[in-house]
Amino acid sequence: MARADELAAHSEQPGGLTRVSLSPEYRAASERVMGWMREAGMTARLDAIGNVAGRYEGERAGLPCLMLGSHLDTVRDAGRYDGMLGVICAIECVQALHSAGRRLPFAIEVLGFTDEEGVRFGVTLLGSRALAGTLDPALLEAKDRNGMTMAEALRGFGLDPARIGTAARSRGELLAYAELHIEQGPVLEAEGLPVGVVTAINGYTRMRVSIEGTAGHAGTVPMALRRDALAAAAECVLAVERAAASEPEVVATVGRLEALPGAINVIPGGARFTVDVRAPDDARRLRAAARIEKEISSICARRGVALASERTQEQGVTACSPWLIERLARAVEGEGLRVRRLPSGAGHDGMALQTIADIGMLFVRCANGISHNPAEAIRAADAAAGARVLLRFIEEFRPRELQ
Ligand code: HGY
Ligand code: MN
Ligand code: MN
Repeated sequence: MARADELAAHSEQPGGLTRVSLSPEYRAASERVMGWMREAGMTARLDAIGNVAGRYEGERAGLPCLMLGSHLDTVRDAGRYDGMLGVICAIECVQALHSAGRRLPFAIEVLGFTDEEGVRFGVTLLGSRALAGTLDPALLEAKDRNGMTMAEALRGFGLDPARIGTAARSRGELLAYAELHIEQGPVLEAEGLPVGVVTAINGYTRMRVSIEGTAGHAGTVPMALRRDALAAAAECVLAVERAAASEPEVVATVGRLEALPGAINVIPGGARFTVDVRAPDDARRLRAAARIEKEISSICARRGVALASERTQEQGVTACSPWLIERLARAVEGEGLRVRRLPSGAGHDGMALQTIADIGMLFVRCANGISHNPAEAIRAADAAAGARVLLRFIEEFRPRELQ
């Protein structure tokens, strides 16, 4: 708990937590995490995209690894456990093995991923996709809100964008990937459970929409002659909400909305907003996304404003592997806890890692299911339960072919 508090202090936001990738705050948090890893008997380094990579050797050097971890970047005005708890608990588990002088028939790696949230450059899972070798090099030209490209941010961080490819790991190096994460939803709390085993990670579609109307004097242009981009966007936001409500278990969010030029006495000539659509079923998600695009385009046509809408990211449902679900369930039972399997509404790095390893996830209860909010909170007892289950999972883990 103290370590989560310590990492929360590395923030660009006075009085709150915002830590985007490749920032000075991210550097400070990375250094601290590498220190904890070394104390726990691991080697620790930054890889070519800025992931923190810790390694605890097995019975002999160079064995394939069970990879653990989570992300070290945060959303804006974030909670202090989303991501960080998984990295801290994994380090605690290795610390326990190291203190007992234990070596296992496989290595353990703990990854603190950079840019899982996609806050800085608008695209998620950058660190885990670089590790999986699936990062599109064109993203090096993606710009942050100050117009700095990822390539420039990497150079500013002391990394060489040309070496991004060296972050990639091959399938043979990983026996599995297992991530502990707060649930970020209300199920475990509603059922009085400290931990849960994740069955699948919901898919998502992300869009960027911009509307062009006509800027004008707020005092002189009659209502009937206006092409108000923000009024059109406001109608679109409600259409997004309606489209999601029309499909079971689909959720859709407009998280950012900007009026341009943004002056009190200027009719907005421009409006930009984002759309995030999620569902446990890809067909339903794609139906809802198509309906949103159709409604937005008819609203803009009726209002005579120009529309540009693009899908910036599409990720199907990611299933956790049954054998890892079973192993995690057995570890939960081994700790005397009831097993609860549940899907994840939130996205996670396992969505990227599934291309090179089977994935499993363990959820820890969080207060009122609140997350992406400074009120995010967990009980120390639940963090301890999660860490104990993870340690039991690690100690009982054997590579699949050795079953
Ligand atoms: O957006 C998500 O689902 C995750 O928090 N990156
Ligand atoms: Mn998050
Ligand atoms: Mn997260």
